[in-house]
Amino acid sequence: MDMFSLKGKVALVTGGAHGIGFAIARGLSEAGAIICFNSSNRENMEKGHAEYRVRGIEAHGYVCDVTDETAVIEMVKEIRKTVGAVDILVNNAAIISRIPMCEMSVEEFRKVIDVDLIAPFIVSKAVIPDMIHKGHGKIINICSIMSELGRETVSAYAAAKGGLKMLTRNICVEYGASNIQCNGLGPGYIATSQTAPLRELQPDGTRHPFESFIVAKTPAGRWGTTKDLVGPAVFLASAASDFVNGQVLYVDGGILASIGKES
Ligand code: NAP
Ligand code: GCO
Repeated sequence: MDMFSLKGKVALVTGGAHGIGFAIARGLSEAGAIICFNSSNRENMEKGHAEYRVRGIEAHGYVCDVTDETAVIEMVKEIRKTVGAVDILVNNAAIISRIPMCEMSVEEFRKVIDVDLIAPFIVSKAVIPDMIHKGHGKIINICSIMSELGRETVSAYAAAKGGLKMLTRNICVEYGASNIQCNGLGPGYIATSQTAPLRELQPDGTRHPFESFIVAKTPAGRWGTTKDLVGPAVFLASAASDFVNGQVLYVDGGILASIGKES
């Protein structure tokens, strides 16, 4: 099963200080990868670095706003110099704003697009030349079931994640011949800080109606956990997926396959 080994590979996980990025980075580390991650602020980066360390992972942390191309180029250069050229990129960093579209300002819409779509372009563009030089590379774009479905109040996020699916396909088309595999990983609803507002207990102590809605709509009958994403991420980062390119692997408990059950 060496095909799943990431021994000696340098992985960069954007937004890897916590949440899904942190879980994926831990999994890549357990498969042998050397972990680099960034956060938009020093406090979170240091907290994340400490969390990796207590788990026996000597991760390399960087403070870098993924929307700032100059900062990203500097970070990639620093990683190349001190750790090694990036073999595996996980474009994980993202934000969401839940605002009805006609109440959303252009600036709010643009900010989500900047982080969730333009930043994966920026970071991918920064690492692809080294991947071409090395003769191999893996790019995993963290998409979403919103790459396929709309939902009220998440117009900017869904537009970004839909675009990220197509950016994934385009990187595949442009760089597949350089032995670069670019695939999407599409989580369903996962219990993290990003979805915490959708799972808050109600004042009367009952579950948030949206949380119950997702449980009912998901064939697995539960919300996902970050652990559910680790195996699929290791697969897409490893030689096991060398002939998989331009795909989005949905890890959603079956929700995309379901029209929903009659209540
Ligand atoms: P999260 O806990 O909010 O993590 C998002 C990360 O992105 C944070 O660590 C944040 O880091 C980083 N980030 C945001 N803006 C940044 C910027 N400008 N520069 C650098 N880092 C930035 O969310 P999550 O739930 O783990 O989501 C991770 C990924 O999975 C996202 O792409 C999200 O869209 C996707 N996803 C999540 C779910 C879900 O149900 N949770 C489902 C499908 C897809 P700092 O705050 O430390 O800067
Ligand atoms: C929302 C949620 C979703 C999840 C995820 C689903 O408000 O609908 O935040 O967007 O984050 O993207 O796959």
